[in-house]
Amino acid sequence: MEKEKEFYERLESKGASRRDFMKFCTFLTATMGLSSSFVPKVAEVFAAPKQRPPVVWLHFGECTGCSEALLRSMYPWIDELVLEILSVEYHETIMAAAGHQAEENLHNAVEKYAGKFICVVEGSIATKFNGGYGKVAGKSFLEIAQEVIPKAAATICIGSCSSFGGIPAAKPNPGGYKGVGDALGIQTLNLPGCPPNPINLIGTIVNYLLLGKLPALDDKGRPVFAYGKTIHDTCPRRAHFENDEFVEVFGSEEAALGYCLYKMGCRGPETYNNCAIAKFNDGTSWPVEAGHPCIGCSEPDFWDTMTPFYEEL
Ligand code: FSX
Ligand code: SF4
Ligand code: F3S
Repeated sequence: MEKEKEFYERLESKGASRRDFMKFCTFLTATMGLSSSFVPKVAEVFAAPKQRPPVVWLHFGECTGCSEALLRSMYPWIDELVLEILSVEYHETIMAAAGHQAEENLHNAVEKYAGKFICVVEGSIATKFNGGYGKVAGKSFLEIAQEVIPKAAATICIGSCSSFGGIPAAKPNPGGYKGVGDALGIQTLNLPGCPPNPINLIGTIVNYLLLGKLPALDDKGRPVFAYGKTIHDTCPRRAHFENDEFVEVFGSEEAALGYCLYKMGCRGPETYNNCAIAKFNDGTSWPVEAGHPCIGCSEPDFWDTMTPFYEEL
């Protein structure tokens, strides 16, 4: 109880009321596909954590948009909430250490928590030329991944790059960039999207802490709760699609009326993600709601298979 009281006081000091927090937990529980009876249990995971699993967060070939998405764009206190339930031992974007000290931190965390830590990976891995297209501290991404990932209790690939190769793996891909699973020949849990929605990472971790296991995955390693349906299945413009009401020019009357973006190149019918439900930026909006076609950013090889963008395929 004391712990919980302190938690709510800390939250209050960050400008978030208990009500805001419960609203967030209700939203998270629904996103995870759990019934509302789980809301108090989900709240407890944050307010009275029983364990704080150590996390080693690796960065390979990417733009850091995935970390940015988590740290900036949701509820202003979400980053602190994540730090309440996780013990982030190594994260290149947010840690204070640099140079040799950072390297030492990584090495120490991996040894100390071997078999216990969650490895979150952002970015893809260069595999050609002995991994020469991507290095940190003189070691190739491939070497780092081979050293760290087999020691993790679970590996979560955040973003399309670590999941499937993403933009670094786009043709002609001279460095031989691959997703982590492909590069290492292992099965990873994948949260694709460029960037992915941070709520799906939080849902995955809360699922792990609450139920003691990772969520159910589809054949591409994606949690079914988030990637079980296509954008098209859940799109609020779907009725317009069925009625043959399409936008054909940006800025037109049809665009203002919120007609379907299929003829503007929308890849919603081929893209599995929960953007329409989870939305971005604290539930504010998402690409199609903002009038932009879905470009299929969470599908494997989207940069090659979904282009040219803005053209009906
Ligand atoms: Fe990739 Fe993430 Fe796109 Fe960027 O790190 S999924 S390029 S949003 O940042 O990996
Ligand atoms: Fe489907 Fe895209 Fe049209 Fe929505 S805007 S109904 S996702 S084609
Ligand atoms: Fe990406 Fe399409 Fe969602 S472009 S962010 S999967 S709407």
